[in-house]
Amino acid sequence: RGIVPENHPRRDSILVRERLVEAMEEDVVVPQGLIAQGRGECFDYLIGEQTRDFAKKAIRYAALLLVKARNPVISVNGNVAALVPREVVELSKAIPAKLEVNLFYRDEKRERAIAKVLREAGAQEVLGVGENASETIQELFSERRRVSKEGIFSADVVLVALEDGDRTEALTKMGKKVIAIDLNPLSRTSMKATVTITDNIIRAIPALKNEVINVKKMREEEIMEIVQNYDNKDTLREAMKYISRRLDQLSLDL
Ligand code: PTJ
Repeated sequence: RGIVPENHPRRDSILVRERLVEAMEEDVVVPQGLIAQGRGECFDYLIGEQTRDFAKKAIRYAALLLVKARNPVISVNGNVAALVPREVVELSKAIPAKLEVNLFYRDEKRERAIAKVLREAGAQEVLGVGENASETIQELFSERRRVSKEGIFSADVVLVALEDGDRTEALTKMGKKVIAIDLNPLSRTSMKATVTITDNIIRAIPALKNEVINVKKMREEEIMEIVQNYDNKDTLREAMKYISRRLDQLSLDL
């Protein structure tokens, strides 16, 4: 594919785009996934393309929920499979959690392509493909309603990324805890999730795996402190205020 100069200031970002375009050609990502990435990039600019304190706090609480869960499930869509296949499999093993393919633009060919990507990245079992998605989330009208019985349907904690607000809302209504990774703190997903990680999945998934390992070593008192002090509205407020302050500062620096 096109040569990206080694010293190009936006080289990393361009390479990520190339990865998504290639994944689209392999039926993993949908064209709409490229648009979603573009929106994400914009918000990543606003937070300075780093995992900020508000995201770190959310990641820690999310790690705790995942480790303490009875049946944690990581929901994988096209963009996740294209951007962080190995990292998401490593995270699932560290917890341990199940991996389930669940697509907005559902199509069995894509489901199989995504499951293949995950298996090649080291996954032993991938739920949600074809007949395995035998259960229905009644509250949902998109194709995301079809889920695996032993996966999302019976999960108590679900990790979602690059999501539409409807499913997050439906899952929380079913009594599940939803951890969302979404660069846009204003999205409906961000507002409706139990825990919102305002960060790029490329940074957030490896950071979450590290926190899972840390949380497992924590004493019960430390865990209780995190649980008692976490408030997702505060986290979202911090993200929004951070962006606003940063823009203020940048305007003064001109
Ligand atoms: O693979 P499918 O069929 O399930 O389709 C996946 C897409 C992403 C096309 C579908 O879920 C969709 O249309 O999503 P939205 O409604 O565009 O929402 C995507 C959200 O993810 C937006 O709020 C973006 O800001 C955010 N986002 C985009 N790229 C990243 C991101 N968040 C974290 N990391 C990213 N790299």
